[in-house]
Amino acid sequence: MLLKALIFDVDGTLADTERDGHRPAFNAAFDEAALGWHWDVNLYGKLLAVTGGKERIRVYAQQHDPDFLAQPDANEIIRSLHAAKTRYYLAMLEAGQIPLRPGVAELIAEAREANLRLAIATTTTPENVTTLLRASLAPDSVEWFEVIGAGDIVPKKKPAPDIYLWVLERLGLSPEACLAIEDSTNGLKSAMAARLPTLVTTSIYTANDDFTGALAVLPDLATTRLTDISLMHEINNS
Ligand code: XBP
Ligand code: MG
Repeated sequence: MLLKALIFDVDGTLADTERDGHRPAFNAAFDEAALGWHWDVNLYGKLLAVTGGKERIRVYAQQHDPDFLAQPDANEIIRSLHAAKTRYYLAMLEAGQIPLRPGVAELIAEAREANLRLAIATTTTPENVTTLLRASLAPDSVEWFEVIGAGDIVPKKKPAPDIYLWVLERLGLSPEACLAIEDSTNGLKSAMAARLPTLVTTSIYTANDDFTGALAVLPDLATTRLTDISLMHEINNS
């Protein structure tokens, strides 16, 4: 079946957002709330096993500060901590501090030229996606993506297939007509559970992840063109 759409993950795939984007934004929110929590580079790498910012905060508290969760309004506090984190993160994006990864803008331009359809499937908050696209790709680039599946729109985040299934349904395409681009084991599992052929570009935290089942594993998209990706897709389908 011919390749009709590319579905991109965001964090780690479009941009290396985690170590120097999401992580300092979480820490700024923790400082603002005077919690005395700090997620260093190493600890954050471990916490990435948990997808979703609110979910990550909860698991950290379970492991390091159980009294925090014993508060009757713990859920509300997590929501407001996460809102503060999103505010800090958006400010970093708007300041242009988080560039796209090598080759990403070029591949998107080639895909548009070839009339491929574009979509996004991510666990991150919707505003984080649209702000990254506007600030780091092009001011009008949100409209280039026909479907943007993000955050709490589905009940189960990656590695569950829900977000990819949600995107496929809105595209009205079978998974065989699409190709997902991911950077992590959780993302690959999610895409594969939705039966999507998946290309992996490894990111700062995911170089040693297990990518069994990926069409290919590349360090980045710097030298990968749409013709290479179409060929990978064709060989996989034959
Ligand atoms: C990355 C994530 C996200 C971000 C934080 O997923 O797990 O949770 O770390 O985003 P993906 P929020 O690679 O699938 O985009 O704080 O907005 O949840
Ligand atoms: Mg990712």
